[in-house]
Amino acid sequence: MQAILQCGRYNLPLNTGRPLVMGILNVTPDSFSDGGQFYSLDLALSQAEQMIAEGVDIIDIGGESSRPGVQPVSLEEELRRVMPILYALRDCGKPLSIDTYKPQVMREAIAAGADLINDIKGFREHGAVEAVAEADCALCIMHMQGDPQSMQRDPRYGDAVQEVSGFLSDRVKVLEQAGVARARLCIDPGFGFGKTLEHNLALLNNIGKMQDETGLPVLAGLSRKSMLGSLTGKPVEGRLAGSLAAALAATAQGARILRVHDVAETVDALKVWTATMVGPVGTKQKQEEEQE
Ligand code: PT1
Repeated sequence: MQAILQCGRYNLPLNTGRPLVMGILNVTPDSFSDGGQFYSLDLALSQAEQMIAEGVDIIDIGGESSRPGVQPVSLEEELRRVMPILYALRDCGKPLSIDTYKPQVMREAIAAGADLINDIKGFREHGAVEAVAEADCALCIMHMQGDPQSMQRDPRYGDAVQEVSGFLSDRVKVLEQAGVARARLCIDPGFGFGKTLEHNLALLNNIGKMQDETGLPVLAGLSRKSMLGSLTGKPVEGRLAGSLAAALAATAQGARILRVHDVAETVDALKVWTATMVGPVGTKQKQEEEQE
């Protein structure tokens, strides 16, 4: 595994024994036409400030929800939501990620200084590979079966782990052929994106294998997802404990980046985890460091 993720203005260490924490910054639609834009910008900025105080490593800005069943937003609306935040946070001292699958948003975000492009469609939209190839930002390639509107209707796989790994490897090849350095890449099985609980659990239990086979860092997004609701019976606002347990399960598998809503709680859980860790994560990463 590479020691560093090349992430725009930043080189992020991957083998510290503790995964990086990516904090989710959702840009909510304006509730009022008058002054509403300033209100939501203010809210997003104070949320970012709080995440930074809590120890976030990467801030992931998203202008379109990809929760199951949600309708897409237009290019213009997504840019209106995301770009002011990106400009306002540019000098906050933390790498900025943009959660988008739209090539035009990628281009504008990169021009404005985005450090990472996080694409739930794995750079499959027409023009997406070209939009990011020449830049120096990191890329997160995620797997999704279907699209957010319909993906949870009837997800099916022969072998979910095989198919997701195969898809991710194919996208890695395409990006590398377009000139993207491997040091810019991370991969993501896409928890909850066209997967049953069984598929999600199989993928979670194979993060380590996926990472070993590709040699690329895995990013895991499990925070507050419905798979945790299925396991605990809790609604989305009652899933903090489940989210922390899932984050640690992914950490035990060696995941290098965790995408989370609850930064302070996750950072605490990881501090305790790494301090007490004598098992495969710490051992494995130490061995890799010694080899470097
Ligand atoms: C993710 C992710 C993401 N998740 C990356 N980006 C979302 N790289 C947005 C549910 O089942 O995992 N990795 N960007 C949010 N999407 C979902 C999907 C939210 C499913 C909730 C569910 O509840």
